[in-house]
Amino acid sequence: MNLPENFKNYSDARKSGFIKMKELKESGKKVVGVFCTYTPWELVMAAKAVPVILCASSDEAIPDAEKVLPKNLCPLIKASYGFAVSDKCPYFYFSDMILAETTCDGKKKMYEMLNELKHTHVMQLPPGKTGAMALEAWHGEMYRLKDVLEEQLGVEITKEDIKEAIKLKNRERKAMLDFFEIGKLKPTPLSGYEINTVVDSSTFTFDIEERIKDIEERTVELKREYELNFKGKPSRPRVLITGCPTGGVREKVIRQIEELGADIVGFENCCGPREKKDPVDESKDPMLALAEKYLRVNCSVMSPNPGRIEAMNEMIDDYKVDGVIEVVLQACHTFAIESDRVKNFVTKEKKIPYMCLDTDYSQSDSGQINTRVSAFIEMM
Ligand code: BJ8
Repeated sequence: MNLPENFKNYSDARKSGFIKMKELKESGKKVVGVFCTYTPWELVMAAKAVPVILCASSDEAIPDAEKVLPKNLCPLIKASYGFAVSDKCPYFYFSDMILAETTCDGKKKMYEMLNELKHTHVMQLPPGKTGAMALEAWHGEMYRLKDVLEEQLGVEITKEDIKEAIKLKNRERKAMLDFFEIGKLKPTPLSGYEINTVVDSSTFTFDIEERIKDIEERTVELKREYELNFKGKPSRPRVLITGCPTGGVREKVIRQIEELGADIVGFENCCGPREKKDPVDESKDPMLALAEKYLRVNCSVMSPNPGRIEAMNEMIDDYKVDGVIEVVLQACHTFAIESDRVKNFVTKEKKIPYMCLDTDYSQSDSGQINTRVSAFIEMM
């Protein structure tokens, strides 16, 4: 049982996804382009549309974005806009509408510009989870989104459709979580590079049942691999990645850390179990359950954001972590500011080494990262 070819390499998966997407469109399917972990996929699925994560993980289209956006902006935001405006993202091209949220300032202002290219519905995410009105407002946003999807896609979304989508998405979460938790094995048979690749490339398998099956098969295979070739062997230093999403620095940072001699065993960012270990409550009213679930996402755009430290605490223990590397993308103020708290927690309370890499999507700091990561691995 091998991991499907499209899981192995992000750019191959992205390319083979184009063809599948074209076929889906020709068969009459509606497509909704999405970006963020706050996006309630279940409502898109309940509208019988295909949610697709839009391209934003390379510097290829950043020059196109910089014609209108400031250079000193997060590369993820520039890449998202650059791929769309330059028509280099076929998924943007195929999307019937875009669904986004008011997360960080840069993203929400960029979405105004994206709306000039294609209808972009922006959900108004509350700035914190604890305010008296936060849940009420976000619950209202779920209803507003339902109305927009019905109008834009010409469908009716029933309560049963939403419940069914919740069940399916929860099954996918469980499959992904079991896969991520292979990283708890010591030594781990699963590379961080593979985790990071699977998270992104599996989304190009648009049939969720097929995606679940592929991931479950890979998990079984990795468990077998551990029993046969890893169990009882010495472990390399075990690293937890935190901070901004790492899809755009997969080669420069993730691959390099492992080539230099450490194992990335887990991701406490949006490329890991962050939202997978928190399913939607199937026993509640589905719209309220969706609002509650997506408001619980631990992201630095929330103020305050104590859940992130709690999740990190658990992951450091459960994944037997020897050191934490935080990746902060250029000009990401929310993660950059939280990094001091993360550093204090990791070094003073967990008493393990911490390093922060401030980087972007270019290759210009590759040598410097190599030097710093090598020294960090020596410390673990
Ligand atoms: S839930 S991490 S996917 S917002 S890195 S664009 S915050 S300036 S990506 Fe994110 Fe959703 Fe949060 Fe996850 Fe802004 Fe920072 Fe750039 Fe960011």
